[in-house]
Amino acid sequence: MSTLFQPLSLKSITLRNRIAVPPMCQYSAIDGRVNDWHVQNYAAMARGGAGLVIVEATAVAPEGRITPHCAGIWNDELAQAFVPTLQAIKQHGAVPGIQIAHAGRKASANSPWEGDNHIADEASGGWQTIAPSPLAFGGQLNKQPQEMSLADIARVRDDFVAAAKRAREVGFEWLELHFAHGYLAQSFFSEHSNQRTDAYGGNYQNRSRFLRETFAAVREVWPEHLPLAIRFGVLEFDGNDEQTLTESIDLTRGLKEAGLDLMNVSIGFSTSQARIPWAPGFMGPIAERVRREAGLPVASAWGFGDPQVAEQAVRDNQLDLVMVGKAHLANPHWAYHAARELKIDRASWTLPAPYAHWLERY
Ligand code: FNR
Ligand code: 531
Repeated sequence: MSTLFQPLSLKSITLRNRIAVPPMCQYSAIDGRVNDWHVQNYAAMARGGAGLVIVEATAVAPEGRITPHCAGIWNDELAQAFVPTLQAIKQHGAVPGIQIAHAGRKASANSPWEGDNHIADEASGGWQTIAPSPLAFGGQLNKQPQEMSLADIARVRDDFVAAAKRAREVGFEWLELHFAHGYLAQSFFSEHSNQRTDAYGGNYQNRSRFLRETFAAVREVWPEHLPLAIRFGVLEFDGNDEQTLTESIDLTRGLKEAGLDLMNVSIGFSTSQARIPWAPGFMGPIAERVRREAGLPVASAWGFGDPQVAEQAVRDNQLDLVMVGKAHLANPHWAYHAARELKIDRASWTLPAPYAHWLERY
């Protein structure tokens, strides 16, 4: 019996399998508003059989978008625009999730196919970015952010809270806070990007303060019976991984006590100098260590697109939930094909009858 196709229950939610579509920016929103592209994109992957579909990084404030084409949920009208998408996900039997985010010093950029670089100036559609410290990320993201005041920090925390309320009001059932990939929250935690000398910088407690305060504030408004997760870079592959991992696991334990239901173990991407050992399933052992030492369910991504690799990661108790990203862009019916490859019995297929009826015969 495959473990990838066993259900997963977390709080009042049950996923039909261990396959999740991780958030993947579509760079297709207009002034933050999602549209039919998003419905088609997410409906197809839900129809293909994934258990959980997490809508892309959605900005909690306009300046928190990575690009001008990113989704937003900074007002009720933008939140309502997600309804067709989340209804389509539910109609196909998957659970609708959303990731809320603030891009910090990585904001105000062109989309990947437009250069993946900072937009030159406001006349070209860019904006002033904000961050813990006035330190540019570097490389193509070379614009210096404005150092956040204590008022800015409180405002962005409140923006996350307001976004969480809107997500719940329109019907999302899984919430992930984007605390990874060098964006605002991760940039408070990393010494690469946070050189503050006040209560939000310096030692580990101070560098994790924004994450802990924001998580606690969101937990208060996100319904207790629905899963609340964070995606967090537990290491940087920058030569200092043991310290970063130790701090990250300690932070995870603290957040679990504060109500964290699942940790989506990722990479910090706080420095362009990272030496990432890309390989199929390479994050599995790292996620397993977090799962074991922090004692809570974990997910992870980065190279689990082969069904056998995904199956083994669950079977080896490395992951409770496997995030399969680019392979879902290549084939929205990835879960169906994984079921065929893993020889899952027909009863576990979830393709709609108009498709499945013929596929099981020929
Ligand atoms: C991503 N990724 C990503 N991660 C995240 O936390 N929020 C996001 O919105 C996005 N957006 C995004 C867009 C695109 C086009 C790609 C390719 C990736 C990272 C993604 O969720 C996943 O972690 C990686 O793609 C690695 O998984 P795979 O692709 O190896 O299965
Ligand atoms: C990170 C990424 C790095 C290397 C290969 C693929 C993806 N993602 C992060 C995404 C945006 C797109 C690039 C987010 O977390 C929003």
